[in-house]
Amino acid sequence: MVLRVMSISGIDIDRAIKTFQILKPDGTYDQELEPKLTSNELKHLYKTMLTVRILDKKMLILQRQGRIGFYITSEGEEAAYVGSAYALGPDDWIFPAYREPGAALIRGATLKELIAQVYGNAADVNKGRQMPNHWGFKRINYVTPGSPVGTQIPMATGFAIAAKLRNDKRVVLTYFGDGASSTSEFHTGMNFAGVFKAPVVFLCRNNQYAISLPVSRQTASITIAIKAIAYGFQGIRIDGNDILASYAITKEAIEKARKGEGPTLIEAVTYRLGAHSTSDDPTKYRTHEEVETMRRYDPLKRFRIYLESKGIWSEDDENETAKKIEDEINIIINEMEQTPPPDPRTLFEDVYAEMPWNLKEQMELLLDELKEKEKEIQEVK
Ligand SMILES: Cc1ncc(C[n+]2csc(CCOP(=O)(O)OP(=O)(O)O)c2C)c(N)n1
Repeated sequence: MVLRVMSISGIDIDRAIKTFQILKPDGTYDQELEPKLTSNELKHLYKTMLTVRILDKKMLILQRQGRIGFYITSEGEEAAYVGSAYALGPDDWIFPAYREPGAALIRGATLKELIAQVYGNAADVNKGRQMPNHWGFKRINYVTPGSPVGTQIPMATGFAIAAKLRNDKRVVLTYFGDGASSTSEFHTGMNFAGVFKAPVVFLCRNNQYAISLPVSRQTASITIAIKAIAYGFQGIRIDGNDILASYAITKEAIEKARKGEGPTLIEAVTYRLGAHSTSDDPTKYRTHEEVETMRRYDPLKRFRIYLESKGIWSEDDENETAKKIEDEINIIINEMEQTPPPDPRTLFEDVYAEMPWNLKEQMELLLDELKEKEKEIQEVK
């Protein structure tokens, strides 16, 4: 007789293997599992997904026209990060990667802030110091990501342990890709989170590729979610293109963490429909047929059918909203292209509370040099 172990110390192994879904690709859904969200909330979520979809298209064109240097799209992954971010409370924190613009929008970042960051100009809250898509906003507890893959994971755990030690009820949500699950940071963060029962939710966007490397080369494990079990906590595999599942499961994990019951690893199974970044050519490592097949699972399409079936969205709403978003983005782009680069003084600021004499001297030297250069340019003109 084969005895199948279904749970160990309250951890349900099935949840780490089977893929949880509420909203099917054809837009039909499981009424019993449907989260209780109002029509306005549902529309807000859809509009946020649509905003990112349009923003991505626009930014890609700008990069191809040489008007911005670089961009990272997230087409196909909107449900995974919009739904999960919406499950957070106002004081909770996000330690993101670079492919979750909609999570920043859900927290309260504005389109203008996101676009300014891509331009790295004087309006950029990060003062042009980061790569595009590496936005961070203190106001909304959204930490600026670092480019080295996976580094946000132990930071999120450390922050969560600190919150617990302070008896502070905030929860941390950290995002990363399947590639990051191969980094030592992933294992360090997961291990400490398990030992200290840290109030942290790990959300892995399994978009099938780490640039050109397929997930089958990242791990021989049957799922990524199951890795949580070795660290002593629940892993849950969900359909990452299903916004209702993303919201409901993250909410459950956040509530559990807030009650002091420790971390959860959520593996959101999705697909990166676009390139890794504007510097990447995906035709070198995957087929056109594969991408076209995955388009059938588009998270926006299914969510739109769901909203239409509830009578709260229509073709007219879609067209009007898309036009409004496009117009807003165009106005912001125009403004950003007339905004100067950050003030050169910002190169010296934010290092010390009070600038020491040697930095002040260096800053004055640079400002004098720039003035000289400006004079030379004017003379040539
Ligand atoms: C430590 C480290 N190694 C390599 C890179 C180069 N790099 C940038 S993004 C990336 C792939 C990351 O894939 P994944 O974690 O799955 O996230 P995705 O980009 O698919 O969202 C790599 C290898 C890096 N930035 N940092």
